[in-house]
Amino acid sequence: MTERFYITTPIYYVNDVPHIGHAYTTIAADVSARYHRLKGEEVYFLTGTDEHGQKVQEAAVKRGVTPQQHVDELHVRFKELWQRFDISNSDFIRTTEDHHKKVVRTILQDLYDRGEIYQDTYEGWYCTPCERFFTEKDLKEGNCPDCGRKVEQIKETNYFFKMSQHQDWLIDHINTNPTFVRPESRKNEILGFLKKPLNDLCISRPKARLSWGIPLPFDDQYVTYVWFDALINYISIHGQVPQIKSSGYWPASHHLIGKDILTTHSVYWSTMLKAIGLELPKNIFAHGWWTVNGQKMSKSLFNVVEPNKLIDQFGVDVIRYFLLREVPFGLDGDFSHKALIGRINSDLANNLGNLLNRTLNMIKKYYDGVIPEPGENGPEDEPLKAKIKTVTSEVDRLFDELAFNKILMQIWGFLDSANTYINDTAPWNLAKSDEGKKRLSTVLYNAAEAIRIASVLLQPFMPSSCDKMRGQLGISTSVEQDGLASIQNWGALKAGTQTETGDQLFPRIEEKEAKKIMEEAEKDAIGEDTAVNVDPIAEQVTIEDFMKLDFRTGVILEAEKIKKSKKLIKLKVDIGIEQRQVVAGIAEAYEAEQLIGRTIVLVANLKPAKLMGIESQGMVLAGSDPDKIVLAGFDQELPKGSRVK
Ligand code: ME8
Repeated sequence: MTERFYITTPIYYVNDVPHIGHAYTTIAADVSARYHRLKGEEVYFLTGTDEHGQKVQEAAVKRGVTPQQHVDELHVRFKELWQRFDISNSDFIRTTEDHHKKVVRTILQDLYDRGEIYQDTYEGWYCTPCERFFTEKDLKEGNCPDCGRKVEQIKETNYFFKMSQHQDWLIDHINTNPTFVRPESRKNEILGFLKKPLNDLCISRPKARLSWGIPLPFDDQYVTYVWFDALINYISIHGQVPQIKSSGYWPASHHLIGKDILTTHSVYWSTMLKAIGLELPKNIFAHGWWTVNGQKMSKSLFNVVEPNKLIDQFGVDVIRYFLLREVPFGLDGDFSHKALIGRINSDLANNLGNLLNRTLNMIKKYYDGVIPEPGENGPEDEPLKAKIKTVTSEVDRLFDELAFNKILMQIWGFLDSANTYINDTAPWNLAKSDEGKKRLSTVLYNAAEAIRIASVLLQPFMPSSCDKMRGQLGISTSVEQDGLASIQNWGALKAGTQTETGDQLFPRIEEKEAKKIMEEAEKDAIGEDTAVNVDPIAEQVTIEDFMKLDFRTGVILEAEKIKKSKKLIKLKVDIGIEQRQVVAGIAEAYEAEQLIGRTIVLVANLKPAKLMGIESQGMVLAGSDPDKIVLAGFDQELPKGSRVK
């Protein structure tokens, strides 16, 4: 039977704006998937979005849409980015899909029936942003050990999965399967974690607190804890448990994740699988963390490394290459334009680009662009041919280890050899004599063949550039059609093929341009292009002056666009003590329907005024810049009519 290869990425929180961190994991999985396809394996590559939980519910309420509408709109950002990045995923799972929900509920019912899940009253600490429970000793200086934010003490009846009983065999499994958790440092981290007693896992949330989740099949007053739901995505894509077992795609070959979610994967997921009666994945690989110019990726830095912007500026394949070449998979890395430009110039332009351009140019010059039939052999040929044999076997071994940067170093070692081969044989000299020409055809044939071979090995990393390289060499078949087998023997490139010297695939970024790019990135990093055109600060007022203004929270009950106006919307706002009619200039930024149910801040003691003949009894607070208007709001609920100071 054909070998099966199943690789996954985390399913990303649908609320997140995809950034290079998400792209990193997804590109790594894609490169692996593509390589295994070239080997002729049947590959399943899964990515998707994690769509339940408190954060989604809160964000939807804030936007005044239902959670379902919210996730339907937002998940597209990931799908679109993956398309731009040439990601070849087999499927894109969303945890709000029916088939997934059914599998989660079947598994829950089965575990409950078998006594693996029980009800209990929990008293302890809860971190709302992380949606996780902690014991007193888990806390770090009284705060959430994961995000460092404040935790709340709660007492709640919930359902628990008997995770604690799995501790001993799990430690044993990790020790006896050295490639189960990788890299080694992460394996040790998890073994360290397992030295402390393992608690049972709370897998429910009362509906009174959170309704956006999969209802527990045995108690409809609760929804499923978002991680218990999300992890099941890796199997639910293949159906219910019996189908998963016979799908040939379980156990997964690799779960690729970032180091932030190592515990949930190696502990929660492993114990869940054991209880479900499924094998553990063959490998969980937790890669390192990207920072930007030495800083944590944040909203303010986002404009520097927005993936779409990077693609527009440098091209898809350059980013794919850079992310996997720059940092050993498993270690932390730092993104900077300087490093990116360095790689483009040294690796892509000077090495690969140069090999391609000079080979094609010489074939054009000496053979009218037609790949010549090899002539006389020479002493330089064999080392080049021998090199590719060791490189291909090393690459194969390194793919098992997911050592992407080492794989690229191997391939670049081969490109170096091909460039050295050209330098040593000096075709420009051979072209000068009839005797030399007998050898010239061999040298240029071999150089072109080296590029063909590189186009196969590099295709998983840079799919569209490799297609273009092959197009320039006049090869009509794709790498996918030819497969890895096509590089087993030297000499598959057909002599007589017409080549094409098209665009330069990897142009150098000259110093002047590089300087400009880096200056712009620096400006972006300090937020110049997101800062408002700042008005000078208004004249000082005393606190007494300020307190004369009465700001109140209000909930929008009704909203209606004023017909003859582009900007105005008529609102009915409930400020607790009374209801107000307010005319607000926000129609260009918000649809009327989107506003209903939103909490806003109203200047409640402003003298009524008429706008387009309609009385406005107050003013809604909003921030603006030349391009947008954003309503002021709160990050937590407040009763209507609360005073805002
Ligand atoms: O954790 N550097 O989703 P998430 C490197 N929904 N990788 C990064 C990164 C960075 N700075 N930032 C994010 C979740 N990542 C859950 C997963 S799985 C059943 C549920 C990548 O949107 C990395 O792969 O927070 C990390 O593990 C993942 O995005 C977290 O994505």
